[in-house]
Amino acid sequence: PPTIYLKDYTAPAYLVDTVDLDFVIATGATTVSATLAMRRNPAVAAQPLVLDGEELETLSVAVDGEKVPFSTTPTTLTIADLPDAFTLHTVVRIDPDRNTRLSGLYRSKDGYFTQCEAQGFRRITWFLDRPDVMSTYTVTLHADKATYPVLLANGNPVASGEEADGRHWATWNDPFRKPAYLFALVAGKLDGLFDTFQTASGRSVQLAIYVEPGKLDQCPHAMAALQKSMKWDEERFGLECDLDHYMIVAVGDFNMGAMENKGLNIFNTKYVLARADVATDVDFENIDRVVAHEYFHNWTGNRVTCRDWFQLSLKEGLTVFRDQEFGADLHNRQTARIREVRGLRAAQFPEDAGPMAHPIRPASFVEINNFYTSTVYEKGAEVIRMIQTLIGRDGFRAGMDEYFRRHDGQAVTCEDFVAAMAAASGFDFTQFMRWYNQPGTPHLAVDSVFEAKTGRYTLHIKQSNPRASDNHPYLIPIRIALFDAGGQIIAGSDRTLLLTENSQQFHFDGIAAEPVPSLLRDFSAPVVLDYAYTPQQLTLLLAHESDPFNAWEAGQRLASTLILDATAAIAAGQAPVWPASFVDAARRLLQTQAERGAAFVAEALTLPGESTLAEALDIVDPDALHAARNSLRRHLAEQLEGEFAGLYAGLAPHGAYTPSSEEAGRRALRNTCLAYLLELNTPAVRQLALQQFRSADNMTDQFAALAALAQTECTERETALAEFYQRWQHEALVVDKWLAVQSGSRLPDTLATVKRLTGHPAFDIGNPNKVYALLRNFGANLARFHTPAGYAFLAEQTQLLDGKNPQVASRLARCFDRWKKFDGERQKHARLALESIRDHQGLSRDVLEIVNRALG
Ligand code: DPP
Ligand code: ZN
Repeated sequence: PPTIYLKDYTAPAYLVDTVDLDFVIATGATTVSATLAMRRNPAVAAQPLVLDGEELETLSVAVDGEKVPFSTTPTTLTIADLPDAFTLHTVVRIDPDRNTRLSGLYRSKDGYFTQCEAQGFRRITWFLDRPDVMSTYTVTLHADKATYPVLLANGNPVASGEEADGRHWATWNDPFRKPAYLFALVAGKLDGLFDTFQTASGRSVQLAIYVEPGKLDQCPHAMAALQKSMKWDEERFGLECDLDHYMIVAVGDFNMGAMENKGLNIFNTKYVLARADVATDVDFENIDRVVAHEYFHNWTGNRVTCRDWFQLSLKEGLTVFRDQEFGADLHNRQTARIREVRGLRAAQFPEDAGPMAHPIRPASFVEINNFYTSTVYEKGAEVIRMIQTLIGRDGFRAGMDEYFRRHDGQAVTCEDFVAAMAAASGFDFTQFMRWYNQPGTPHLAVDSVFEAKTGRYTLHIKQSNPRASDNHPYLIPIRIALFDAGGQIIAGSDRTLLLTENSQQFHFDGIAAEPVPSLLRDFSAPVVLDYAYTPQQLTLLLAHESDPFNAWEAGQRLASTLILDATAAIAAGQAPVWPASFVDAARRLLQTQAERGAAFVAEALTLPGESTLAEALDIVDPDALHAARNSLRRHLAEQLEGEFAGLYAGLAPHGAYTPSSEEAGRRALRNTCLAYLLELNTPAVRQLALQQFRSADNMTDQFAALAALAQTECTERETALAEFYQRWQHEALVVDKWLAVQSGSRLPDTLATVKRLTGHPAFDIGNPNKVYALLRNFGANLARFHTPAGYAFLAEQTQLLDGKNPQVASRLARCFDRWKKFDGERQKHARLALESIRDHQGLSRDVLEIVNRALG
């Protein structure tokens, strides 16, 4: 398959002003008639019209009402000798009932749904399927009325009526010009929750959330989230909703999280449905953020869209940053930042160090769907955050205003965005653009020198990025503060250093005694920072740093060093040693939870994850790493049993469940205590966990008990798993949790369990959520996946899935990304597995790109 390059971008040869679509939906086939008002792009040399299409059965093609000669390939339709302006009329037949890719128009349980980003619209009709072609759309749907009572498309309802044979129709018009990837329609049997939002200027927006029948009581949280995000965007960015109707439709079969189609978002049910007994605190918070994310796209993505798909981070990095900020304001800013960085290190850093490393704005791709990555999204958001750090919150707001003043209604590039930020702030972003153009995580090596005589403290910072194409330096904002021995910030030392050279010194004068530097506060740049901290220095920062991120970071550094040392010891046949000072630091954390907040303490007591730790090793021995991390958990449990038990009792719920972030923090810490206690694996603790599992009035506590038990070999585990399935087998999203706790389990027979579950009625390889819960979650299970049998199993499943849904198969194939970090024997088997995928007959270009990169 061909590689597509950013440098080859050319403007479209034709433009489409208006699009009229007529869908006749029927079982077995849908007929799509398209009428496009087109004209030649005067800025581009005359050439034939080449339209995109995929799996379309072409029934007719006419220009200005006359049949014309045309030629087709499986993916193009070409017409030569066209006038400067004309009307193109095509009729195609498609088969949504057999569309297992879930791209384009497809069938799900309760009706028909669309997903057009990035290139799904071409699976619906012949079109110039690229984001810089923007048109206004009028859409008519015809379908059986009893089976599909709800007919929706983007924009505003225009007219509707009845037809013969119990059918009905509806016409929608979207007044906003939009690229085809934002097109959507729905025809289904759905229940709706309705409300309104009054905008700052007094307009009323009609809100609707549509879900499968019987699930309306799981919608109020998403509705509230939508209203909160609308308000927040007015207050923080002065952005008002421009629509009369804003609809969200939830569907159980969906490749991604959600999609921001103009006025008609389509969501994975996972990010809509919530009720205290079926959704956890984390689910509630994720729903807030995803609802906000898709709403925020209405400005950052829809009103101003991407010129081409290389610019994906223009809308995604910016919109993730916006949803992060919304989540931080709504919930708990401290722990929000900690979780963002934990996620970045677990997924984006490994991606940036592996075969799929790419800049947040890639220079080339084979399949764009492979670039909806944590680099484009989460590192992209970090890059936006750095822009705000460099020019301040007010400067950033002025830059956003300028961006919309310049580009509203346009399809633009990342340069356009940064230029608006530069114009509004006066800051020179020339050097900063490196963040958009280079793959890899920069590493900072920091040394310090203190001269007692002169009172001068010097930080010497070196930067490097071996993955980059050259060794030019990045512009990196580094927030720092210096702490004295008493744990106070030395006055005036709190500042943002701008690192612009490969090697640079920063001086601090008037320092009385050697300070403890707190570097990269609030994680001010997405880098790996090395400084030879002593355990005493880290303990001081953990106890006293007022920036919660860096306090947490100090604890993570302490734990990482201990676990990595123990990993080496275990691999050499020795027993790990755990210093008393670490236990003491953990004890102090538990004692200060009232002041520091339960949510923070829960984060601070959570050890770095295995995939994050693995990145620090040259050759990963997953068994030794796993044993080391578990050993530290057990050691903490033994040493702090009384504290954990006391806190567990002390944090008992004092009333019915409420989802407030305060209460969520208490639950998080209490459940962290329970999981530590379960490391002791005593009958009493197992009973305690089973009792919490059975008596909890909410999914957070019930699931936490189940998840902890799932890591422990005992009969209570089997009892809880059986009872959980029995109770929740009809709630698809809860069944996903049941699959995930089993595929993520550290028990030695996990692979056998996962294999068995692929044949369980709860599993369906055609449903992306099920694949993610059972198979991809297994691929993230470091100790259990990285075995010859684990590799062979996921290779087999990837091939099986590829025939149905290449996008999801390709995400599964990413589990192999880090295979070269393991020992020679494992590598041999991983290579065989990857080669077996590569050589599979008819492999999709999605999976081929991933596997070729992995083997390459
Ligand atoms: N554009 C979607 C989102 O990130 C993904 N398909 O919101
Ligand atoms: Zn997005």
